[in-house]
Amino acid sequence: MGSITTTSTLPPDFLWGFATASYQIEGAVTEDGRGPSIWDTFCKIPGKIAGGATGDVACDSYHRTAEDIALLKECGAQAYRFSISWSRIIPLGGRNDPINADGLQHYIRFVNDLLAAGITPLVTLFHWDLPDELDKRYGGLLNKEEFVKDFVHYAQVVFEALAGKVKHWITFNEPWCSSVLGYNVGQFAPGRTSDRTKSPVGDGSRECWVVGHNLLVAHGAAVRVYREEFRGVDGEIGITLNGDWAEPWDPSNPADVEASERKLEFTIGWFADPIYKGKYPDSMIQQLGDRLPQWTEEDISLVRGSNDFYGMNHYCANYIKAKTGAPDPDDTAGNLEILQQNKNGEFVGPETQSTWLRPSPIGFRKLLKWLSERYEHPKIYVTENGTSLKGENDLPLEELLQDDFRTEYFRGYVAAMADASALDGVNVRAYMAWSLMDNFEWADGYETRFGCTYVDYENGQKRIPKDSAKQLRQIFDQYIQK
Ligand code: GBH
Repeated sequence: MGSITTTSTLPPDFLWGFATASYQIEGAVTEDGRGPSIWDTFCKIPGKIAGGATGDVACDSYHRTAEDIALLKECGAQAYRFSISWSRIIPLGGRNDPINADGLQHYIRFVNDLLAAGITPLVTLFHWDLPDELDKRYGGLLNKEEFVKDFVHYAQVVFEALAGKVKHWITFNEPWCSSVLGYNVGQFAPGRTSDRTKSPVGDGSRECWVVGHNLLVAHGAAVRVYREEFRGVDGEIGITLNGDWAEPWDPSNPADVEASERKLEFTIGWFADPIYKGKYPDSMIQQLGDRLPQWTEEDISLVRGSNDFYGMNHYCANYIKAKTGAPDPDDTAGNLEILQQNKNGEFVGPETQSTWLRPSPIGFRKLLKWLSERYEHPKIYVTENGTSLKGENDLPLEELLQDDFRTEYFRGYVAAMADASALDGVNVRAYMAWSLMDNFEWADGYETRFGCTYVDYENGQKRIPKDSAKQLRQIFDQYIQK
């Protein structure tokens, strides 16, 4: 399994489209009764977001659903993955708090319009934008008793409204990011960390593991409700996990080979092992001891077997070098270094605008195979894949629209996925490009663009498809069997 072939194909019913997330595109943060989320609050803290940006307007998608659907049609997309803003549906978030009919109506209308346009919706219930009140009321994701009940209630309200129309559900997007970036690094909302220069509160050695555990239980509990009350004949539900490929820094050093495996266990196995194997990875138990919560019978019975599909967000690869000596108490990676160059000084891929992202299509193929083998060949939906471009934001519009680097990224990654499907026995059935359009890139604000469509933030959020938006359709045309 080395290079990428040109003969592999994808199955005829393969579903492709684009992905976005509520806080990154919607704007209209105080409209029609929406309550604030932890991201509204986090963005107001000086120094947290590049350029002092917020999601107040973003792509203004709340007011432009018709335009976005037209854009999807124009790009030839078969599917659209978007997320629902919890605080539009239940502004205060809790199970005894009022439900906002206007917020619910917005998404019902949107789904109806997508279906009328022949586009299959994939709905994410939670893409990091927790209602702020729940964080203030009881510590949000840290509070298992309250959070699980409130999430299940919110999920129920949404299922009730949409389950007949939406057949593909994602409970949580990237719980690793909510846990580690939100409660250990402090780079994402709510910004808790042990680093007192960044936050007056937080314990990065413990809280992230508690939050990860609570998210898993909430996922399992929502899945149970969906399966018992809403699934119907053909509905399905799963969780979406981030995970980048890990290649040893020195492949001849067994410690680096082991560390690479451990990196995958600490990022992916943390969540996928309980779901597919009913326990946390041994490497995590060994390093974290009693800081990793224990599974009760009741909780693990909710979590085990709770994925109808594996939602895979994937962007890049890294070189992994084992650390020597005892792990730092705040370490979340597995006592290893995450590097972009190997022992010979070779970069894993070319530079992009995102410091963490260097493309490696072959890493995608390898990770698909790793997932498939470790979790007994689950159905995999790639729920995000894409890239930023070094310096894109500074280019004159004409050059920016000719985003060949992004097209080549997609070409390489889709080819690698087709090889995984045709040659490695990986059951991958869907692919959503990140992203439909440039949007609020979290702590990186608007300076980093991930869109296949350019958004002109200075001129009324006008959308102009880049070349990659057109090319992606050709690429899937080439690979999907007729
Ligand atoms: C996704 O996050 C998000 O779902 C999406 O909202 C976002 O806009 C998009 O990607 C682009 O950033 O090697 O251990 O340091 C992906 C975010 C980036 C996940 C960096 C973890 C580093 C892991 N990720 N990454 S590590």
